[in-house]
Amino acid sequence: MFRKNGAEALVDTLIEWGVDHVYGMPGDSINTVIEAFRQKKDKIKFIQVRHEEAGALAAASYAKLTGRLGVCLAVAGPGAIHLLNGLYDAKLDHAPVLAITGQVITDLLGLDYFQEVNVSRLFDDVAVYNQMIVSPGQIPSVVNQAIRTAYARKGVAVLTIPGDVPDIELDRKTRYTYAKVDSGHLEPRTEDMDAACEVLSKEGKKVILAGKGARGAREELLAFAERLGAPIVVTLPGKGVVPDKHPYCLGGLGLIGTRAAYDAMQEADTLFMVGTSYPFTGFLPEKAMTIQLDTEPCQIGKRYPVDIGLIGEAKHTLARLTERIPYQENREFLARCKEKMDKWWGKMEEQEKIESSLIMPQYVARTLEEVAEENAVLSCDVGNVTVWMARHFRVTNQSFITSSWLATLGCGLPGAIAAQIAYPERQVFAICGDGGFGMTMNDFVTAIKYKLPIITVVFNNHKIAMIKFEQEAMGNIEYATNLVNPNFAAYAEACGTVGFRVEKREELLPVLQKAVAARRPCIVDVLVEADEAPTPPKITFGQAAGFTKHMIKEFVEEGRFTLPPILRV
Ligand SMILES: Cc1ncc(C[n+]2csc(CCOP(=O)(O)OP(=O)(O)O)c2C)c(N)n1
Ligand SMILES: [Mg+2]
Repeated sequence: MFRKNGAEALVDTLIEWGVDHVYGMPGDSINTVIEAFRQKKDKIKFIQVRHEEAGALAAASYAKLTGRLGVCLAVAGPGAIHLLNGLYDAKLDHAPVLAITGQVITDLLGLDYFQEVNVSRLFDDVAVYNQMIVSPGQIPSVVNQAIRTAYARKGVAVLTIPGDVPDIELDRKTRYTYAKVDSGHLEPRTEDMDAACEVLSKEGKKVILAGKGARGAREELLAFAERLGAPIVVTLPGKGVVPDKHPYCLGGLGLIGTRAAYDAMQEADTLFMVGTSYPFTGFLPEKAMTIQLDTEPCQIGKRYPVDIGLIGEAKHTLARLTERIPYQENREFLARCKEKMDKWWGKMEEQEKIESSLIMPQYVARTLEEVAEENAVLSCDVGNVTVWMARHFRVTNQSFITSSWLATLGCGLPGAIAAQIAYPERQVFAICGDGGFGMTMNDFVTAIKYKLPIITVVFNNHKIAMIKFEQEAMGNIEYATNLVNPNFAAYAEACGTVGFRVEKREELLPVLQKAVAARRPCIVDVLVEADEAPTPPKITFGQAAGFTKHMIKEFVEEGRFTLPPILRV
């Protein structure tokens, strides 16, 4: 009778959970596992990445986008270590991911053998579940438990498998367990709902702060806001929960946010937070009656004093609240917020129109709007580029993902790879700074290899520009921020596909149109202005003082005097 070995049991269990692809790089300690994937390649695809970090970032992005488990695989030692950054991205953004790594064979464990790294200890902090598999008999049940835990605790499960275990056959007594995770239907307690309704029924200046936990509840959120007469501010991970140009939407908050959102928070007497544990609490009201709705009890009141906590799902809970609260007649606050937002959009449009010798980054984000389809996926890297996209790309129905809480450079391209695998029919953009793209650009060939028609747009300012502004805001002189780049369009061509280099404003739209029509992986390398500052919605005294100090230092030490754009507004 045919009996499975450990590797086959592992792959079968993944298939049972509906996993249809994994990201990884083959090698010695996992070769038997790779052979099991080869045998089942019709059911589960092995996406061979060029760097395990890109694989882990892709797995994390897949989970963020779809809510389904992302899976990555690496050899013992160096491969496992490479996964770490992507796994932290998953941890910090609460995305369910399973990482499988090899290990030296069981007889050699603990002997400092070739490539032996204490993988369990390495992943101790990142993982919600972290097990070494020492017998193939553990495989079905432990893999089930790992996946169930990753889903239930929205985090990273790690399985470490010594190189000999995948080869060993399972005996007949192997335990087979439940390959599913059940989630209950979360509803807030009646007394908390009553208390929330009482507060929300009073007249006042109410503001809603919506995070990514409000995804999938657009209709309910808008109906709730309408009833309350309350504007909606969105966090960065929540970008897209409502359309950016919706009359109730005040855009983002914080340094990358809008003035209208900033002012609304200053004035609010009631704050309703949904699906967010917003970290920059200095931008929240100093004193407001606060209600927080979240599925996780441990998020309630974590960073900010909350008066009423509601443990429940956004969609259902918002609908129930809307039914119970009266329509707020006084719309004066909402109207004022909207007026400010209209002003803000006017200012953004002005910035998008500025002509300069190099292309303005704001204009690139704006022009992307014109070619992005309604259901496109925008995988955005980290840096000033995030600010340009957050402010100048008006999302309608597109999906927006980034490394929100880890904010790791290099997330843009892997996120786009995952998006195109998840949604082969949708248009997918990787939107990166030159610094971010440089960190994972070796995996551009992965998009070519798997025929993923990703449009990569590089905001190329030959600089890690966000850091330049951080240095200057601290009163320092810019240092170690310039980048020497290849011509990214030529790089795309050297990889065997199409690339476009854009140096003039008028070329941008036609090139982007060509790029999206190409339906093959491509890079649009756009030379953008490096000195363009992502001006905060409100400049604080500290920031102004920092820039003044920077100007004096620069003048005294380097004989230059330049007025930073941040002070020009
Ligand atoms: C892995 C990692 N290293 C360093 C940083 C710090 N960091 C944040 S933004 C940034 C600059 C990004 O530069 P680029 O991608 O060129 O975007 P730009 O700001 O120029 O638009 C750096 C170095 C980080 N977030 N992640
Ligand atoms: Mg840059």
